[in-house]
Amino acid sequence: MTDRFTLDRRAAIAGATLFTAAAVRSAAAQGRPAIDAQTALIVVDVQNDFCPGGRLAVPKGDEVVAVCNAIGRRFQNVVFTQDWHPEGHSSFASSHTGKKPFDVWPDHCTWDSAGAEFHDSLDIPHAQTIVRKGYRKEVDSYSGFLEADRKTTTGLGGYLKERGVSRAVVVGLATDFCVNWTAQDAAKAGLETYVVEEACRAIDLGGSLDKAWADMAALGVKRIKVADLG
Ligand code: VGL
Ligand code: ZN
Repeated sequence: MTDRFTLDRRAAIAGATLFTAAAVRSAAAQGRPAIDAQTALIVVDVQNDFCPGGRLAVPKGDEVVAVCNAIGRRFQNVVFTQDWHPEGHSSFASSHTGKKPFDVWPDHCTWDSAGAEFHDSLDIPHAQTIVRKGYRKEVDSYSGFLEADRKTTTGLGGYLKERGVSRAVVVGLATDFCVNWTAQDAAKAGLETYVVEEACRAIDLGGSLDKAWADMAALGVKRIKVADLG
């Protein structure tokens, strides 16, 4: 474990030193992210409940794991988000009787449940930070940056800024919900933001996926493929 961690770090750092300012500019001009010390990979909610067999399973959600593992080792900065709800959370259908509010879901990702754990095969040992979200009973948070009241910050924006990160590559689950909101907020925070298509899977409710891509594009979020990572 320690050896692999050390090797991954060395490889990442070695890669970063080869990335010159000119290379960064040319990558951006081609719509590709430079993967350097100012770039963070944000892995959104790759948790059991969002995978087949989970309580809010995203179709083929588990297929993102291998892709995330493969690209994860290329980034020296990696952050995970983790959907993390108390029992009786306001987003749970079980918390509502009669008329349902707009966004309700099956109970999922409750504190300390197996469903809230990261997928067993997720293997990015050098990930540095886990940002938990949605842990206040009355407020949900799709975004890794800003909760659904659109006021309460998670601290992720400040963390990335303090660490000199200016570019975010967002992957994970679900494309049209937590990836979408996280990418939009990353762009709003002034980060150059990319979403890697094959490293995400969607819930796709009533056109939500097409709308998510359009809303992200409107904010300048770039939709890329794994191959665009160079
Ligand atoms: C998510 C619905 C509810 C997600 C989280 O990770 O996309 N979706 N909570
Ligand atoms: Zn949730």
